Amino acid sequence: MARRGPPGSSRVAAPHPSKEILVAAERMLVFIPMYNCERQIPRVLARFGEALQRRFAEIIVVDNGSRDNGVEAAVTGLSKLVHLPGKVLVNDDNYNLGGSHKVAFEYALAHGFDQVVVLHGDDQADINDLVPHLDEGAYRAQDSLLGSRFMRGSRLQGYSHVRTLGNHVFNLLFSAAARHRVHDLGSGLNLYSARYLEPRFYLGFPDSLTFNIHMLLAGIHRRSRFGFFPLSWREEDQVSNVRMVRQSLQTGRIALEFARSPEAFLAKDWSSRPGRPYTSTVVAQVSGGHVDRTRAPAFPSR
Ligand SMILES: Nc1nc2c(ncn2[C@@H]2O[C@H](COP(=O)(O)OP(=O)(O)OP(=O)(O)O)[C@@H](O)[C@H]2O)c(=O)[nH]1
Ligand SMILES: [Mg+2]
Repeated sequence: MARRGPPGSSRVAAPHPSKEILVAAERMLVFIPMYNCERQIPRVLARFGEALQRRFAEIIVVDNGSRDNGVEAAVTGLSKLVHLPGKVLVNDDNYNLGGSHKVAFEYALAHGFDQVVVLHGDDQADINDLVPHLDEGAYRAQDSLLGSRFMRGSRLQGYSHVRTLGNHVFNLLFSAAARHRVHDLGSGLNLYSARYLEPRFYLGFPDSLTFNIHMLLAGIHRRSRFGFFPLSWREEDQVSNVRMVRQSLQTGRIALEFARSPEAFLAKDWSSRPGRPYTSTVVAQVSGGHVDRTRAPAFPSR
């Protein structure tokens, strides 16, 4: 599909546009990265009530090599969202969480979406926490809106005190390193504008779970317009893939390396497949409850 004009241009140019017209004109994509979330993905999708389904143009679940039955669970969950077309994508290789973001961002750019909402597939965040910010509309003037588990108004359920404390310490460390107040290094609910992603500055960022930290630091260094918003965050039956000690050491090193030279840090290629594409295959398309299993590349290769 051809890329539309600059996101928002027609909307801004319209004489006396009403709020309804503005909402209807933009196309917002929901991207759900998924890895072994068979138990959680039905709940994640069930949180999309009818009004919320109607707000979005499309929802994609991007599976990265799950070893459970998550793909089928996602198809079933999507088929219940009769007001929101959806697709399940399966990555053609193991790209990890960061690589799945690269897939979804490319999908959004290739198909002319205006914004991408990232919602983790393990049901720790709740998409409904975004609703007041969509209603308010300030995101239209921003490059990204980042969910925070650790700011005033955030509600943590079942998240250990040790990890909460560790996150506060890291938030302070990164605030100092980046000279900008940081409220979360990367949560499971964020919104990015497609126009901001268009230069694809993120392609060299790590494919691992630290991808979000690089996005945040790049956002600060590029003087992008962004803000944090408070989340509710659950820890119930999720299996964390974060190895605490290793990830903490790695995170500390990132802060130091960025503080030493932000330019060198951001210019370095951290990806695990430099120069190689991040391709993905659509394995199911779901619309109005109907499931089509025709397989197709998720977007043309560049
Ligand atoms: N680890 C991992 N997660 C992936 C991958 N692809 C998608 N994800 C999803 O990315 C999310 C992040 O993984 P988690 O292990 O929960 O990490 P986290 O939420 O940052 O940290 P926790 O606080 O430990 O939950 C989950 O919803 C996964 O389902 C992948 O290849 N590897
Ligand atoms: Mg998680």
